Parts: sequence; structure tokens; C-alpha cells
Amino acid sequence: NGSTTDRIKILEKIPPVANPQAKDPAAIASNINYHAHYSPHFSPYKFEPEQAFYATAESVRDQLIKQWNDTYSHYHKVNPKQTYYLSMEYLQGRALTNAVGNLDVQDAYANALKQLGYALEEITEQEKDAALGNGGLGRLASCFLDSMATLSLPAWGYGLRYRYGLFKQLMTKTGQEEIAEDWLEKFSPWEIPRHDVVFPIRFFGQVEINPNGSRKWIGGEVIQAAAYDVPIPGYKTKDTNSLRLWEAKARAEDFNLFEFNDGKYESAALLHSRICAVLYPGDATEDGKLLRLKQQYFLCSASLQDIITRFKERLGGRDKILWSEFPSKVAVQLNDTHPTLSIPELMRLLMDDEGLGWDEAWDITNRTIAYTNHTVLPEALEKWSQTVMWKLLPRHMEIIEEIDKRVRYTLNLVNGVAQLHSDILKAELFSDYVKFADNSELPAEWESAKLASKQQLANYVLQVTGVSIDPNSLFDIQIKRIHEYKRQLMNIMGAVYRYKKLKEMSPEERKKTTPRTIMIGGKAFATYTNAKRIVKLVSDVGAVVNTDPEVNSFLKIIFVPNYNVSVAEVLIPGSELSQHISTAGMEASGTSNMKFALNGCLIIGTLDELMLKSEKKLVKKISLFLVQQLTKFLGCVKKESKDWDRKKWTKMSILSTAGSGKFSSDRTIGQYANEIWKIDECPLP
Ligand code: B1H
Repeated sequence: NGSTTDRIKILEKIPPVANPQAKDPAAIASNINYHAHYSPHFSPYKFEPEQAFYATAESVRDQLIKQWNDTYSHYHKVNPKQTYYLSMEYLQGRALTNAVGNLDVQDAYANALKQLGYALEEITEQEKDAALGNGGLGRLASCFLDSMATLSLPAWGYGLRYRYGLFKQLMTKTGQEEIAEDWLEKFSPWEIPRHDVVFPIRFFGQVEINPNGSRKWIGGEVIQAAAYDVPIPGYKTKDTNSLRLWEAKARAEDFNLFEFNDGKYESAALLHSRICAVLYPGDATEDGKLLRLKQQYFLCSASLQDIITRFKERLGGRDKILWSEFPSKVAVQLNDTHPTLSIPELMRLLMDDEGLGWDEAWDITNRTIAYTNHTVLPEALEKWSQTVMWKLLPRHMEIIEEIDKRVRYTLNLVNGVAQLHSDILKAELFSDYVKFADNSELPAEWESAKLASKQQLANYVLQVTGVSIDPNSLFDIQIKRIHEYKRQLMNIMGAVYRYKKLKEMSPEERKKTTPRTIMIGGKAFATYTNAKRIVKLVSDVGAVVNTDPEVNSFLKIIFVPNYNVSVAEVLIPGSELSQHISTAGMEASGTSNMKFALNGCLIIGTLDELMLKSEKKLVKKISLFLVQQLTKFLGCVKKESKDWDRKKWTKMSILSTAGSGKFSSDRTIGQYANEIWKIDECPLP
């Protein structure tokens, strides 16, 4: 915590040396200092935590760039079948923490920064989360990228470079307030603009029919998709893949200077360049906006043009293109329906640009593209009127109608994100874990690790809410987007019930209960009134309970503001019990449940298998009936608090972690690679 002058003095003692492959702490410190001097983004003579973050990030990027380039050349040479993951959302979180962890240089960097007068944690905290997604679907995409690199799979992600990601949630007296999150405000040290990778994207216009019967989409408005690449390092591997994010740009020739001089600043070209301005902050909400459709088409068209270009580049000098080879070189995975325009777009590119016939193009498209479904909520199925579609994408509508005509009666297999696994814990596998759980030293070490994480979480809660919580109380957590079907309302009603019961008890009776801290966090879609009322209710209930001296050493209720990836990284390790209580049949899988379980947290969840008839009816109509199951929920909560005993908890916690291997995204991606994409690993030699 030195002063500005102290920091500059330290810096002056360390020689700035450009050394991209620096390994030992002293050399790394010199490389960080080099970036502070020679990659300047700030006024000179400053080395505050912010400047130190950018210099450190650039030093880590140095480490990544060589293996990133090597990976690219290696794929180019070997020309393996490659997967392309298309997603409208990625929730990457903080890249610096992830990169030093994956490169296994955490200690070296911590040490180097110590020489520069900083703690690594202080520096990593400077980074803004890249929040280009809403919730589980976006975070899953990011976990998948991580696993693809970790498993040395030739696989890239494609997405959009939104200027504004998911909003920042501020808690005020009136509840949630949304603040624009400008993650690119300064700049991102992790993205590399590829000025040589640019594709035209057309909107509107009309279909021209040639004398030979072939069709061509012409006219309308054309903008440009420009590529920005983000390196994706794998864990303990040299393979470094790419997340390619597209940015919309107006073409210089479309920028009408005369109009601009006439005061018409809103020219079509300028309007279109706003396509990537903002992420749609809806999570499973209905959205019929034209801009969203444009965003989706923009992602599909740019990515497929890029994929086809790479396919041609890798023909290895052969001038004849064998299109039948395309599916043995390319697999495209669609993250939910959002990028489904990829299907008619690939058909259009193959037929209209490459001259293939329908049957061949359809066969290639079928063998190339796969789709994952993430939800059964009807309001999440985006719909656009045919009028809008015909206007914006006339050629695609022709193709879509033809596909509809041809496949209307065939049943397609789709891929979901969950399966009810009855054989998760095989008896023999289990018995080994039980020996561990009963081992005399492990439970004590386990408990002290959990307590340390709880202490960190308590510090964080104090810092962001001003409320002090007891690390020895039971930490009971529910964090996810706020939605009626996720039943945060039932959880907070349970907390109110708990409060009332405590109030009725004598001081002696109270002392016999397990002190508990209930934490709820999540963002509500800005126009989702009921969700915002739930946020307000949780924070109001907390204000009453936390200031009631009679009970507040037995119960605290916290609304954790601005839930995002880096907040999750503090909350999940510190959890002992977590709530996954969506109405039966509504949650495709949930993903934080798996992260909690992996971190030794016990979970309360809805058992979809036992969906009751009465509840099935409820599913059809999400409304305030949502708390009908409160009595049942409280029964479950009561049982769990009566049974609470530390020894038993620890054993269950160890078994929970031990049984979580199945839920690693490495396992998921391994299976996708074998069963769907049919790709092999392609590790750097
Ligand atoms: C999930 C979405 C989603 N499913 C529409 N669907 C969106 C739909 O902005 N939109 O329009 C955004 C997101 N998100 C989640 O995916 C499911 O609710 C979870 O149950 C599932 O675990 C997760 C990952 O598969």
C-alpha cells in the first residue's frame, strides 16, 4: 500500500526488459515494467493498481501469443476437422485470473508483482468482467471454450463484440437500478483486431433470378463484420484456441459525406454500425426486435463466410474444391436457437455463391450443423413475423420455406443439456470415496478449507453491503437470474417464516438453533416488474432482520448485489447449502448446482422425476401460485436444519465433491467431440 512515489521508486530499480517468454519472477517483473514503459496507455510516472493491471495483462498476453500463433499454424498444417461453436453469449469473467491459472504461472506472477509492491489479488481485481452474456447459457459457452482448449481440441468460438455487456446492478432504496457496463471503456488487453479479416453482411434487398434459374441476393444495405480475436488458453496445455468476436463497421464507401454535411447524422450506414452496441439482456424472455434478428444474422453470416474461407485456404494448393469434404473438416454447433439462421445461410452460400444444387447443399448442411437446446420455456422461443423476415432476409425466407416443405414430416434428433442420471454414483466407486470421507485427517482439513472460503466470503459481503456476517453460521445461498420460475420468492418466504419462528422462541430455544446466513443474488431483466419486486423484497426483509438485535445473531438475510462470474467465484467456494428450487420441469438443467456440488456444498433441489400432477398444471401457468409449495419446501428446510451436524455435513460435502466429476465440462466436451463433432485432439507437438 505504498504511495505513488514509492511505487515509481520501486519501478526505477527494476530494469524494463522485453522478454515475452520470461519464466522466473525477476524476469517477469522486468517484463511487466517493460510494458508499463513501452506499451503506454496512461500518462507517464503512474504505476497505480490500474496501470499495474494493464502492464501485467500485457505480460501474460506475451506468454500466450507464441503458443496462440503456434496453435494456429499447427491446425493450418495438420488441417484436422475443426469445431466452431456459435453463440450469441459468452460470460468469460476475468481473463487474467483464468490465464495465470491455466498457464500454471500463478506463483511466478504473484512473486513478480510482490517485487513491484503489489499482491496478485489486488491486481486481478482491477479487471472488469467480460459479461457478454446473461446467465447459464453464456457461462456454459465459456466453460466449453475452456474445455476445448484443455482437451487440445481444434475448436473455436464465434460471438459478437458487444460494446455494452450485461448491465451492472446497483441496489438503491427503490431496488435494482441498471447501469451500463462499459467493459471496453479503457481497452481490453486480451483482444487482437485482425484488420485482414473482414466480411460483407447484407440486409434487406431482393432476390434476382438468373436465366439459368440460379438465384442471387442483391441490393439492400451492406455493412462489414470485422474480426477481434481473444486467446483461449487451456489448463496445463500449450494449445491456445480463439474466440473470434465480430464487430460491425460501416463501409467507407457507404458513408455519405454529403448527407452528413446536410446534418443527416443518422445515415443507414451509421445506424447499422450499431448492431453490436448492446447485448440483449433478456434471459429466456420473449424478444421480437428487429435489431436482435440483425445481430443473429450478422453472427451467422460472418462466421460461416470465415469458416468457408478457412476451408478453402486449407485445401493445400489444390484448386478443385471437393465440397463433399466440407463436413469432414467442419463441425458447427449452435448454442440454442439464437444462431439458427446459420442453416439457411450455409444453404445460401453453398447454392448461390458456390453453385451447388439443393440436395448436395442440404446433405452438407445436415452433416455440418448440430444444435443444443437449453430451455423449454415457451417465452424463450424467439419469433419474428414473416413480413419482417421477408423484408430483412428475402433469400433466406425462400430457403426456409423450402426446408419447411421438405422436412415438415421428418423427426429430428436434438441434443439437450441434461439427463436424469440414476447411476451417477456407482456402488463400488462410492465405497472408495467413503473410505476417504472417513479418513481421520481429511475431514478436519476439509472443514478448515471451507471455513477459510467462508471467511473470504464474509469479508466480501461486508465490503459490498456493509453487513457483517458470522463465518460460523450456516451459509445458505441462492444465486441465479431472478425469475418467477426459479422461485426466489419461495426462498424469501421461507426466510420470513424462519424469522417469525425465531421471534416466537425463548432465548434458550433460540440458542439451540443453527445460526444461518441466507444469501440471495441475481439480476432482474430491466422490464420484468415481478422479478424486480422480488429483488426489492429480499433486500427489505434483510433490512428488518439484520437490524433486529433479538434474532440477528441467529439469522441474517443478504441480497448480494451485481451477481456475475467473479462474484460467483467468491460465493460458491464459501457455500454450505444452496437452493435450486425451480418449479418442476422448468429448468433445463441449471449449471450453478454442479459448481456448488463440486465445491462441497449440499444442494436442495426440485426433483423433476417426481413431478406431481398438481405441479404439472402449475407449470403451464407461472404466476404467484409459485409459493404453493412453500409448506413442502419448509418441511425440507426444517428436516435439513434439524439434521444439521458438522460431522455429517463434512462427510456429505466430501462425497459431493468426489461425485461431481461427471459434471466437469471437460467430460461434456469430450463426449461432444466423440459423439457429435467426430473430431480428434490436435495437440501442439
Ligand atoms: C438457458 C436461455 C436463454 N436456457 C434466451 N435458455 C435468452 C434463452 O437472451 N435471450 O433471449 C438468453 C438465455 N438460458 C439456460 O441454459 C437454462 O435456463 C438453464 O437451465 C441451463 O442450465 C443453461 C445452460 O444450458
